[in-house]
Amino acid sequence: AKPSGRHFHRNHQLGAPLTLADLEAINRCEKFLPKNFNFAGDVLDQWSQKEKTGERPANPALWWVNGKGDEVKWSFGELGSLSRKAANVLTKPCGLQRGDRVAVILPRVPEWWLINVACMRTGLVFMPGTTQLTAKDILYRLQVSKAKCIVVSEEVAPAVESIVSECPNVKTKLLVSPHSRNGWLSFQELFRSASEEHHCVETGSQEPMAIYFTSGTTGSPKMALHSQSSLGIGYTLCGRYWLDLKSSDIIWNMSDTGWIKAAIGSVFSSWLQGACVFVHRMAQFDTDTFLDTLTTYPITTLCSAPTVYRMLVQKDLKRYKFKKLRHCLTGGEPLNPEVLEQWKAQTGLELYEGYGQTEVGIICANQKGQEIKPGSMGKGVVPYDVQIIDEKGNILPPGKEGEIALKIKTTRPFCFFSEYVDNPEKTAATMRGNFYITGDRGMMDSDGYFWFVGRADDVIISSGYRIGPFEVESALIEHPAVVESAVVSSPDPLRGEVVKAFVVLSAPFKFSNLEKLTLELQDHVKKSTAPYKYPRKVEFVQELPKTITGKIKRNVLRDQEWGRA
Ligand code: BCO
Repeated sequence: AKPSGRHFHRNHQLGAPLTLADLEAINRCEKFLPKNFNFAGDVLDQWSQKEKTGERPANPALWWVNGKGDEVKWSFGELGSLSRKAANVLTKPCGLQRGDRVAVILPRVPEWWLINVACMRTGLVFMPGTTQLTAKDILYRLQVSKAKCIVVSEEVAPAVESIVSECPNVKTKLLVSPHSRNGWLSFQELFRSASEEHHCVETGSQEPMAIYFTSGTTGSPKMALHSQSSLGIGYTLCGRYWLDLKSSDIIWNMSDTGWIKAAIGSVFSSWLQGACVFVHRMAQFDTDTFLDTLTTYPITTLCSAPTVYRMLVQKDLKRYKFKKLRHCLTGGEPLNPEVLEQWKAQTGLELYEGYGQTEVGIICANQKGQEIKPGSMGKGVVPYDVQIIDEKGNILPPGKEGEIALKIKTTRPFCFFSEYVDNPEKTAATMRGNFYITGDRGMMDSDGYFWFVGRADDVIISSGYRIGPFEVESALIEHPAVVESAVVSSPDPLRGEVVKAFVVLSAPFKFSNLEKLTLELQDHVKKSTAPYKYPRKVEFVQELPKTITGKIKRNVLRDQEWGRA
């Protein structure tokens, strides 16, 4: 039997450092997963050594700019010493211990990378979140995760202060800001006096490393747990074959720090290959800044959501001369073949789409060297066995539509998430027969290429965000104008699909100015939950379609939106 990485443990051979070739072989399941693995010690510190011996080009490991003239460039050596200092901040004044959970809600600032690596060095469980989270979202995350520490920037601090008294497990509030704030420990201040001496813990390969919150059809977001190896080794081949990275490359992955795409593109895949991670602070996305950045900096590799490419192809791209760009990637939502063609016609570059999820990472991709079929998301990636299955868990033949699934029995791939924390029912609900079901529908053609069809459930995929309708409906119902609502996806030329709310109004609001009320409801949702979830379309209706038992039939409204019979 092939090593699964899960059941066969072995220590590094005689303590010899793991090589990139070892990690690739483990990722292919040709070698056993080591008993212990730590990304900081086993990967980053190795690159730091290679820098010293000249085996890696003199390229920064992290190159950060903010568009206002500020710039940070760290080699792997500097990343090593600075993250050791950050590790000492977390364990000493913050008093955190291996296994403790740390919520980190930071914009794209260099400290996000430092704290991420510091968590690896100390065995703390990193829980990233987008700065769009509201006080209510943060409260929920802190309560269910029982996080011991929260790390935020200045703009998020007031939201935390408004709810933290309801979070008894939070012992430390750490602020990343040049200014101090009452009730908060200052990361910058503690960092200045922290020692560079730190001994990286020997984490087990299957030990928890990170928790990502992910939205479903019902209920609040679930906590998807990833291990040291699922993130730390599981992206070795992705970095080499999808991102096509070498240590001389500079990758700009646009994703917000809160999403697993940031972990994939701006931490693990890139640093596994020794490449430079480029970051632009860009608080608000702007196409001009984006294009200027590509013409100014020697970025070789770009990864961004299809919505960004849809926005970019509306510009006259031939006017721009990108400095070094040679490889472009996209993922998070389906890419239209027209956008791929337009991007290629205007820039001469292909767009390599990848498909994946928070739970499982990248599972299909158009990899470098592979023929691209426009509209397809490529082939299943090693070590995943991707199949299309029916409702009984049977594999469907090419050309048949079904659910996109991953074979997990008898051998569960190690790069797979461990579980939904404290939620065995939800974890079990993702299994069908020998498979993990993604919740997405698709088909595979006779050449093994996968084609995305849509969600099997009510989750909305808009601008690369996965949005649970229940969360938006829960926000809407808090407004006195709303008796009930149904939230579904609606087609949109720019964002692929957007959130649409069908709203039944309460009697006092029936004769309101509906345009004004729409804006009010949108604003209300933006304040109640992360703004990216707000309904960009609102329709007021007398009643909602329901089943005989009174359950709202979202599928009827969704089909109506998409013009389906
Ligand atoms: O469009 P609007 O202006 O009406 O609304 C925007 C913001 O203005 C608004 N907003 C943000 N902060 C706010 C606020 N409103 C009030 N108060 C605040 N504090 O909310 C809306 C947010 O929408 P957005 O984020 O889509 O903004 P924008 O500027 O249109 O950005 C476009 C994109 C494409 C850059 C953005 O949508 C994006 O980054 N999308 C990609 C998401 C992504 O990375 N997904 C990957 C997830 S991981 C994954 O899929 C697994 C794959 C393996």
